[in-house]
Amino acid sequence: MKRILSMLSVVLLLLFAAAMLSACGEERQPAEEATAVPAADGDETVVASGLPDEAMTIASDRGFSPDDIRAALMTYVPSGKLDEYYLFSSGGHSGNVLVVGVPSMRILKQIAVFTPESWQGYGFGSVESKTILDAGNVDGVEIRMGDTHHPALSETEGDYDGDFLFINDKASARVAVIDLRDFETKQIVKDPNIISNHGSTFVTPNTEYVLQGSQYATPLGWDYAPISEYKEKYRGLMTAWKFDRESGRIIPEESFSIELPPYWQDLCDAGKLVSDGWAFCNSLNSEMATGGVEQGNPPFEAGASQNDTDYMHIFNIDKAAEVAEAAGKTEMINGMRVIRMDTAVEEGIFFLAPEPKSPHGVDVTPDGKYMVVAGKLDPHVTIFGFEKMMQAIEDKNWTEDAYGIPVLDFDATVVTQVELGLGPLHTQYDGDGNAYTSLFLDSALVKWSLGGDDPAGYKVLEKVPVQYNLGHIAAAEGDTVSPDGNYLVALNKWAVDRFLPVGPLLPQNEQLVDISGAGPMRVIYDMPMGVGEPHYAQMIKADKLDPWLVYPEVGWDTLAQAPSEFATLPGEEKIERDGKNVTVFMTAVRSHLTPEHVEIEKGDHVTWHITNIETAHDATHGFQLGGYNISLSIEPGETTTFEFDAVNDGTFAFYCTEFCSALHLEMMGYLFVKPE
Ligand code: RUQ
Ligand code: CUA
Repeated sequence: MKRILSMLSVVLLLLFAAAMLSACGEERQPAEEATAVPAADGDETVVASGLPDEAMTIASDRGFSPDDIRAALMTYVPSGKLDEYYLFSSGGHSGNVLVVGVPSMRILKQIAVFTPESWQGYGFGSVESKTILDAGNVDGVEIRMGDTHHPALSETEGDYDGDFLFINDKASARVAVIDLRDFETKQIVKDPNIISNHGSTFVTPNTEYVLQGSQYATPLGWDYAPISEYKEKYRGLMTAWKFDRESGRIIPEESFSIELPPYWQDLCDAGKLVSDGWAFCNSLNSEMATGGVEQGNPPFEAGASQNDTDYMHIFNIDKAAEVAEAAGKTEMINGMRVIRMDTAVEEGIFFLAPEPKSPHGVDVTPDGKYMVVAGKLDPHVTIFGFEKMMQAIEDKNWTEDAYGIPVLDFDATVVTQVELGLGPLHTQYDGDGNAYTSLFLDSALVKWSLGGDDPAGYKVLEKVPVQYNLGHIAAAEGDTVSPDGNYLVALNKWAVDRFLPVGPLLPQNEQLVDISGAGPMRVIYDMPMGVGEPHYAQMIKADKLDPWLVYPEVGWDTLAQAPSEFATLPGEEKIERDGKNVTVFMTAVRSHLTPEHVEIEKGDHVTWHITNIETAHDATHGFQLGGYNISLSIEPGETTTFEFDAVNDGTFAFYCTEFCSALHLEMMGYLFVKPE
């Protein structure tokens, strides 16, 4: 990074000097003298003859300021060169995840998660994707939408390891697992006892658990109960989904939940290092407001904001995991082990602490010692000390809430409060002891120093405006035990005037901010995201990932990540009939699908396996069967299966959808469905 910056500053100086010269109407320097810049590998000098003149002309024709030129140089990644980081961004209520390269901010891929996506053949006939999506159905209702909020990369010792990505669906309280070997969704789990989550997903430092806090309280299992029974029946949950790395799956049977009061739990974070084994969540409705403005009650936004404080929830997850294993300490509710509230209190696994009202983010510092709670309606962040919390617990320095849950003394747990600006929401960190917090109302990013136990050490350092209404921020590895600094992405809620108008629904704006410390923080790129609303993102060093280029074997089952029992090799293609059941074994290779003729009868049930027998990088074949809503993407080596009922007779054309060779248009075949 430093080398790139010093190179940048040389180029900038030159460009800037040349700009000044030409602005003063003086003679420009000869190009050859002005353009000696060190090559990227540092051991050679490249003379880019003629470049500055041309670059200068372009910059002045396009009206670039020196800052614009700097930003362009920092973010441009030449064709064929690769980005430094992957950004995994929530795609919000498009129900998917976007993968973006940093610093170029080029969109690399959209990963279909909760929502069908026909390019990837996700949710259009393939049995693999149907299996995944159906596991997220709710009581027999097919759910094909999602509201993704917080992606979480798997961690080893508190650092991203690049193996898996998790993301929540707030709308239906679900969590998905994405395997980063092939960047595909492998599993969706549905919490059987809550209907919305938010403080999710957050992983424990070795990804033993994927944590999920609920949002809007409902009776457990979202059974019917009138709102008049809110205090008695409505509840929240903290669910610890057990993750098994070996199989790459969440194991619901080994997962558990902790019953919570009906304060709307908001964001959560897992402890790390000293606070490893603990987790923290905010909440925003300690008033237990129940709305009903149409009946003359205060509306939710007023009812839920009356108290000066809400409750931070503090969990001893390690202890809870032990309790979940102990006989008779949990109750099985809808197939999930639930630690009831009184047990959680008795066992010392659940505490509260007052926090300024309606907070939003709670973000544990890289050393695991402090929990930074952003105020939302308060210009401060409140810094809780983990050791202080532990001391308060040991001293039983608490009062009790309406449910008998210990509420730790505020002064005994808080180190200090730092005034940052209006509407602080979320905090990230760099490796130099600094924190960065989004200011929603100020539309700004603020950088401040962490002071440890010394309140005087917390100082606001600088602010940079962003466009506009900043929500989450994602600094490079900025929520791990060893943040990188360098870059930060601002995930703004509004874009307004940043892009060409595209009608009333605007793209979302992810802005790249230079936080390298080489000068003030600066916005250096605007990336319009064609889907919304991106809530959180995580940025990981690119070399931590090692994705497959092709599947390990020809005939690969991408759900099991193992050889498929339906793998079809050349010469093994066939069509089998067993009564009304027809099974097709097909191969795909440049440039034919074998067999080319498939003849069935109306009323048949068809199971169709296709193996892409290619081993060449990027030799993907697509498969679409119009009229039957079938769309697949078959990557090199993959065996996929789709099923359908032949409800209509006729003559159908199926074809490959990827322009895979000069004879791609010929890569087709006919499905003949004979009338009964
Ligand atoms: S949210 S803008 Cu994480 Cu769902 Cu804060
Ligand atoms: Cu295969 Cu086109």
